[in-house]
Amino acid sequence: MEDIKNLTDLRNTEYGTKKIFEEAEDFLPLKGTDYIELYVGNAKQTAHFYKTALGFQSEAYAGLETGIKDRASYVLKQGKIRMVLTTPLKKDGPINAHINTHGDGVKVVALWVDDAKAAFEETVKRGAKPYMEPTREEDEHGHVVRSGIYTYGKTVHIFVERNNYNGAFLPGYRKWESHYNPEPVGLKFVDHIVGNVGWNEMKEWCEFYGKVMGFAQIISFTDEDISTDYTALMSKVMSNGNGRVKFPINEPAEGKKKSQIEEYLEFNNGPGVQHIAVATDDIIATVSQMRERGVEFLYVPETYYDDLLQRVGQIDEDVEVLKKHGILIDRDEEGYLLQIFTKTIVDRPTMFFEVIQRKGAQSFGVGNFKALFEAIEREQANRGTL
Ligand code: TYF
Ligand code: FE
Repeated sequence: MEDIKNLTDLRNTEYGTKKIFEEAEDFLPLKGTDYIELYVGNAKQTAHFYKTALGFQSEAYAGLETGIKDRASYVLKQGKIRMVLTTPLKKDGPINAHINTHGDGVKVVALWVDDAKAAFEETVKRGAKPYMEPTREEDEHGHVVRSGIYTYGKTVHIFVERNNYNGAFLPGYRKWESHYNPEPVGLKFVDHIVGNVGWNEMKEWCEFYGKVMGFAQIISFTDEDISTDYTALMSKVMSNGNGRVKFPINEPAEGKKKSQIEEYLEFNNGPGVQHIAVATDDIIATVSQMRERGVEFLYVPETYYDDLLQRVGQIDEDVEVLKKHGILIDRDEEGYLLQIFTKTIVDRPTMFFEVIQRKGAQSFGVGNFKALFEAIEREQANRGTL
């Protein structure tokens, strides 16, 4: 099968449905990512990290003070990115079970729609497993409708219809006024969210996004493209019709030693979200800020920069500055991109962030995979998990 290398060239593919990219035929029109919810052991302290280190702003809160008895949730915002951090207040229950099994991590990737009932019906009709029946919630600021379906692992997609709502976040939440407001670091929107799935499960999940959600495959990498000495994986990128929602899916492949995906699956106890890529329009400023605020990024050896300009051609940035920060660069037929990866941001070697700046390129940095995966292998070696 021939892969599509850019979004302007989207067409029917192996996992897609015919003509889904004509707006009128799209049975699941998505307006973008609405929010990402993590279940964590201590949401108050995690929220502090998201503000201090990552530049998120206090947006909304729900908990004992708002009449919610069993959990506390903090909503943080930067640009269009909304993160929700939820912790349980009592023993037992599904949130505790999720944290016990997976550690702190992503439970919900919520998608913004005009019609949450239709999104539920169209996807369930095509085989999605229901998580939440269409539910109307309202308060003095209007109403929302939400519905949800399961995806890989214990992760879910919630469809959020909020055209008739102007409150802080959702009914049940109140505005979070804080006296502590560190500056944003320039993160603008969610570029893509990557899932790790089990051995030989990539096909199943690409088919899920194709058939159940109407996505199409835009890019794929085999282990031959990207295997280094040790780590080995395969990856396919699924995109919705307007390209606003892109979900790469990784599965482990057999290598000389343990794949980074296998390490994730072991510590997460199954499939789940591996990384959230957030876009900036000034990666040098964003990364400088994040480093100053204590965020740790993967180390890239200086030799990566030796033949950089031969590989990617002329770029606007000063190579010395990129080198100082360990920012990676890759070019495709449409332009180039700059990207950098944090170390895992939780204690288990599971979840991390990517910061990405696109200057035309719509690909995912395949030219950087070797350097990137070798950097991940060094971390695995430090952990003794390689
Ligand atoms: O999202 C991507 O495809 C890139 C590269 O374990 C990548 O960010 C792929 C697999 C992986 C880490 C990064
Ligand atoms: Fe990525």
